[in-house]
Amino acid sequence: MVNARTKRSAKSASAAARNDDIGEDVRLALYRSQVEIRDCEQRAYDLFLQNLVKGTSHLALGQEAIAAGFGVAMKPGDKSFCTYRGHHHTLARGVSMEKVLGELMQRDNGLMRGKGGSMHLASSEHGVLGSYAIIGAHLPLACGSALRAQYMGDDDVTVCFFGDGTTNIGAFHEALNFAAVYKLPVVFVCENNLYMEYTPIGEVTAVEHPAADRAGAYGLPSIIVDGNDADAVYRAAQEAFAKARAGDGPSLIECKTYRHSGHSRADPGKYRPEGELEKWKERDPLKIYRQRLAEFGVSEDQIKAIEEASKTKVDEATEACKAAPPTPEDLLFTDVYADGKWSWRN
Ligand SMILES: Cc1ncc(C[n+]2csc(CCOP(=O)(O)OP(=O)(O)O)c2C)c(N)n1
Ligand SMILES: [Mg+2]
Repeated sequence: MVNARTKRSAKSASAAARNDDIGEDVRLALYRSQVEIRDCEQRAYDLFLQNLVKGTSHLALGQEAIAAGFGVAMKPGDKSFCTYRGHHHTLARGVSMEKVLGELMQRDNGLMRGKGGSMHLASSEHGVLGSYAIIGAHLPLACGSALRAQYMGDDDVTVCFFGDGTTNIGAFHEALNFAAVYKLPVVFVCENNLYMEYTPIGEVTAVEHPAADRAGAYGLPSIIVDGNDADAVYRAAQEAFAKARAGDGPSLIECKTYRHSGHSRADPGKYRPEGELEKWKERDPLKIYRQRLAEFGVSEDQIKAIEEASKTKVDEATEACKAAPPTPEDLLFTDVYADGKWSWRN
């Protein structure tokens, strides 16, 4: 028997479907990507508590929709640059959980065979052109990547992710100006999570919107997106990519979001005002998207299948990493400048 409630939701689902500019396949991909990032980041934290993740790491719990929105919109061949907070961007480009977790655990099966660690994920095969721990360092590099595409006549787009704190660094402004002057096919994405390490961005910035309010200085439109809504991010990405591929130059997109954990694994985030985290958790990107799928008529079984598949993936990846050997010692002395002699200086 169909009750009034079911009737109402079926009606709104079909109305929503009629207005759908994104489509079910993309929506499922957006949810899958967000769930996988959440599970892998949560597992990274659990492994840290078990002392199986060495070195520091910076999680992106709460910021999944930005990586998923851009990751799903990017095509193979597009390039991406990210910061030390870059597990989510790397996973969103299709790098496996095993490669990411293996790297964090300093295992031979890791993306860099365990030699780089959490802050140095790169995979040219996936277009992931590195993670950079020096704030702002990668924005000029992203310009270089885009200049290469423009020069060669290739139609790939370069996406450069960075935080709100990065907008107060000189390299941000130099890169924006250069990209605008040369009309480069690059998309700058500011993940405004309201904090630098422990400092609220608002306390040290002359404008309210650290990226968007500076866009006009480079002749670019001011774009602010709800970074917890994967659809909004995906739409903004599509628009910026179309502009870049048409030869109409760069975009600067500010995505408003919030990180659920502290700055790094050692930070409990106690400097945040009481209730702030809870308020943002009500707008958890996964919660928003789960509800969105239901509104568009995706069944609870379909949603659960995505969630269960992700749990299986992360469990299998964890077991593979635990069983993998550590980074072989001789690898420590390959691909480094210093060989103990002076030859590299000549
Ligand atoms: C040039 C430089 N200055 C300072 C630091 C130390 N530092 C590491 S993370 C960070 C905060 C960056 O904040 P934001 O850009 O908002 O990124 P988020 O950590 O929020 O993702 C700072 C100042 C650094 N890595 N590089
Ligand atoms: Mg920040």
